[in-house]
Amino acid sequence: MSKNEARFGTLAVHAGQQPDPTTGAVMPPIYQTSTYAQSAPGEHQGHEYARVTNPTRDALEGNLAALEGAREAIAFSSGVAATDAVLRSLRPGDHVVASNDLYGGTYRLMREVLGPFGIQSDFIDMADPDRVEAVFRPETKLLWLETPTNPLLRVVDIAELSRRAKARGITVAVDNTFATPYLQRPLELGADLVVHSTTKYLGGHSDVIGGVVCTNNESWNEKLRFLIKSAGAVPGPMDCFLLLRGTKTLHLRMQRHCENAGRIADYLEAHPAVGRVYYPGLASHPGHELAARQMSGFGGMVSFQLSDPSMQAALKLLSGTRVFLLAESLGGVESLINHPATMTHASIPKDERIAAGLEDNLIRLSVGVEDCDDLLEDLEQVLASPTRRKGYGT
Ligand code: P1T
Repeated sequence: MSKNEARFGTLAVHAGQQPDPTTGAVMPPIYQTSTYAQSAPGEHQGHEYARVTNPTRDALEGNLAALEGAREAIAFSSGVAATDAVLRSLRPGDHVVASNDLYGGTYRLMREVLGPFGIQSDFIDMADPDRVEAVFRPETKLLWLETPTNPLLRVVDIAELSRRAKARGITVAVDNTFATPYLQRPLELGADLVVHSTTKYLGGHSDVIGGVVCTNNESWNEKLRFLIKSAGAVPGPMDCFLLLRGTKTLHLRMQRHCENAGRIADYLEAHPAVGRVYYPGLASHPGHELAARQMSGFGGMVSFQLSDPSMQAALKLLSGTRVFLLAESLGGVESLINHPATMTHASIPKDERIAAGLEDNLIRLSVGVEDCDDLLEDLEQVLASPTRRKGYGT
């Protein structure tokens, strides 16, 4: 059996990596070099200049491609750099259809950075595939899906929307950051491109920023490799090394993230101070059945609103937790709490944000891998009487 036919956990640990041929080092070395010696112009051992290739990056790309079941993975210096590379394939007049619930930075990139270059984008609710299809125009070149969405955890039907988009020659890209390839494999469902912020679950330890695009399509592979060489959003070798260390435990961490998040969602749903809970694993979630079909677990992200509709009540709670750290980002081993309206999604104009259902009192949890009873006790103390942050252990 070749390593690429192995199961997920084995691929996570081994894919893309060989013991170093010169020393036997089990981990790929951090090739901290910007350039490579040539014996004559153009004669080299496979690498010329580190903006183009680096062996540590090659190992990471081999690993990520195997996890997504892709032929190719192109690693970038951040998730937004990976998104930007996909969007740069568009030309003035082209049109993108994206979800109206998505990472605020993706919205900002599409609207504020690419909009002035003539790229048009529509942000819509993706729950009904007929509604999505109604927005397609002859100029539509890209369908951008995020599922589950950030931060409302809506579930989008990748297979159905890919089928409809591809019938019109529209490229389908799925931001798989929230689900990870352990829980969801968009290429197998018909998507052309899978994008990740590897900063999140793939890295898993809140110590690196990175991104990746995975594809089976050779012309996209060539296009993206040309772009990264020409525009330069490459990850450094140390970052690639840290990401490779992270992916080795992805399957283990995701199991615990899912287990903890499921318990927390159940707890919040039963709590009298909580108004609404968003978690695809809850039977009450409108996308629950689709999530159960499309994913092999429901993930580690939970959002909720208090019964008290005021933003003040939410802000008070956000600064009262002791184990959950108030911070942007997600997907690390530590639990985080976030206020999308003023933090991760502040770049979306308020009227559009509210129309999309992202209200001022929404709270987002990135549930970590700590002992769940400690997380539940933390929520219990803060829901009982939101207080000022004291720090864990005080
Ligand atoms: O931060 P960066 O690695 O550039 O990734 C951007 C990005 C892309 N896609 C999704 C779904 C994301 O959630 C993000 C980044 N998100 C946060 C920082 C956040 O707290 O939601």
